[in-house]
Amino acid sequence: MAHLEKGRYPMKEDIKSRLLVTGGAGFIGSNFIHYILGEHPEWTITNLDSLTYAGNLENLKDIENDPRYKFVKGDITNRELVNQLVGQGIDVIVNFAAESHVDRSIMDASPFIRTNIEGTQVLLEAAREYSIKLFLQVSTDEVYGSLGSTGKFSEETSLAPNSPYSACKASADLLCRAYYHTHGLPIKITRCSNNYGPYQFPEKLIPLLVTNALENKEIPVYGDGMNVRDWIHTEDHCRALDFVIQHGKVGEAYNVGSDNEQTNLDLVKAILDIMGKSHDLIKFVTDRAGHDLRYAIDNTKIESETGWKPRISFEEGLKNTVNWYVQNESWWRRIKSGEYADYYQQMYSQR
Ligand code: NAD
Ligand code: TDX
Repeated sequence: MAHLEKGRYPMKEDIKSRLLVTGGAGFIGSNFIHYILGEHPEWTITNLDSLTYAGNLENLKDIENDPRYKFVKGDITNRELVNQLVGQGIDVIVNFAAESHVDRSIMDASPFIRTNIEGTQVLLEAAREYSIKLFLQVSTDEVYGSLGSTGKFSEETSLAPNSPYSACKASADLLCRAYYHTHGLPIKITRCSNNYGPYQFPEKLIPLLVTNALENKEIPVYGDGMNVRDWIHTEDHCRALDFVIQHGKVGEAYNVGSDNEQTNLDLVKAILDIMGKSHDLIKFVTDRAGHDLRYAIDNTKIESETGWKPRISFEEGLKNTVNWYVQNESWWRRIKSGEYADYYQQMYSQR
């Protein structure tokens, strides 16, 4: 990245950065921790995660003894704990911690309000109290609501969230904006499209369908399968977050996407084809309430202001991802069989 313009933000690669990553035991957070430890030998990471059903320390097993990494089991709504951690010396907070599944937010929005809104506010207050250098809010394209059959989301698109999940994420974005304008807190926001890759909890479409297909179980497709998502490999997302930390402007939001729109039905068929499985596994089921029709990302701002571009083609990323779930059967079987809860209790109750 040496060729990129520096100085938009007073952080250079040779300066040691101490990161507080929240929600680092989840899908994207754990990929991000791996990415940063590999990319920045001088940086250190404290991972604060309450280990909800979606948090899994198995995702971080290979780096648990790395001296640059520390895990703390705890909740981002715990003001005392958050203040203590940030007060020990943190330069950058990267906030991944969230309830992240739209279907769960339809069943019960309460945990989404607590973690996604109240938790973000607790972190923002701590960031203010200890004058940290940067607060990065990891948000989502879903805050913009739904597109029709044309157009793309830019950072100027109005926020119009449609699900309790996206409404809570939009609320958090607005809190970040308010802390920047009111208190001068150095925040940045990223809004990424649908991620896929290793360690994704198998309640989300891609890992659900790959693991169901491996078990020759039905693949539930909501409605007519014509809803469109814009898919990005999580490693490209993690690189984008790194670029925004280093080269993005304070106070700004950046969309992140990979120019890769797919209807759900086409995506399901493509994965079944990669796996050599029959399309007969597809089962059309009742649609999601309030199901957003289409998401699509305009990447112009992040590309022109930070130099980031996605690198992983959908074809390559999808094959690698399918392969990862094939090769890591014990990882997803433990989760899907329900043994994961017992395993987690046993392994981490002594911490
Ligand atoms: P995930 O559900 O896999 O992981 C969430 C993590 O947060 C888990 O480890 C969980 O234990 C932790 N957590 C939840 N509540 C907590 C709390 N109160 N205190 C501390 N930790 C808590 O989610 P993900 O898919 O990795 O998403 C991470 C972030 O990225 C979220 O903020 C999400 O909104 C955002 N995002 C996700 C996608 C996507 O496609 N998955 C796309 C764009 C943005
Ligand atoms: O079984 C399924 N069948 C199905 O048709 C599931 C789980 C989903 N779907 C559809 C719903 C969506 O149109 O597939 C699409 C993708 O669904 P999810 O994987 O649940 O993702 P989505 O609702 O699009 O939200 C995701 O992307 C944005 C993440 O879960 C969010 O955290 C992120 O912000």
